[in-house]
Amino acid sequence: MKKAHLNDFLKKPSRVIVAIDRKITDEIVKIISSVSDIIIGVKIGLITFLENNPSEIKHFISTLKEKNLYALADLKLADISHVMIKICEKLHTIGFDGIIAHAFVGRKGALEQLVKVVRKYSLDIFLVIAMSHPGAEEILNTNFEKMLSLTKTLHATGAIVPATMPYYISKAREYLGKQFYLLSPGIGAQGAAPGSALKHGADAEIVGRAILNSPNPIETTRKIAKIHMCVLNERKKETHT
Ligand code: 3DU
Repeated sequence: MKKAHLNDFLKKPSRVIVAIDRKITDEIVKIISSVSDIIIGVKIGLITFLENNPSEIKHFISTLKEKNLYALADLKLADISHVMIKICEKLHTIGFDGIIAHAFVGRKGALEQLVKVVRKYSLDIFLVIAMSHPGAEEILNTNFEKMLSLTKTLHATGAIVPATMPYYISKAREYLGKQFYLLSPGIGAQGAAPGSALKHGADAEIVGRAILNSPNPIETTRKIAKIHMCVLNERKKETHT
């Protein structure tokens, strides 16, 4: 399957990545297909890997490709390089375009080797450099600066930064510039407003329950997409003034 890259999708009218943390059912396929013109793609988490077998996920990804959608694997890899590389190879075979790994595992014996394999397969890699839940401030986020710097020196595709703590988004954008992509979870169910991460400089917003648990997921996605269009227009105006 041909690999896509996140930057191929940034011309879309909105910047939603739908987080799927559940079994992929016909209903999910229907929802995603119906909003394919306004979303970037989907992020698939561990729950889905436990609920669907790899061939079902592979089939879902081929459906995504037909609809020109991006497929991101969120297994938040955090292990020695040997193990992460094996998982990465499987994810590549299943057809994912990008993967997510934790930055905290560090460079030597972990991310340095993983990044080489990611390049070989032309995958995107996003590093988690701060998380969105309150407890993230206890340990993980106190190392934000180091993980931010690692994102740059490893030439990762970008980073995952929390919409619930937007100062991390702004700081990451300031430090990384426009060459790195910032994806932001925490919208909706975790409290951040749709569009708020984009306003702080994120490239895309990851939205799960606010869409898939809503009474009308298609309508909810459209509403979020509209907000994104407004924020993106504002951003455009600001750069032209
Ligand atoms: O809260 P939601 O249902 O919109 O889902 C958010 C998704 O983003 C979910 O898949 C979760 O694993 C991921 N994520 C965070 O929520 C927070 C992080 O710091 C990193 C990833």
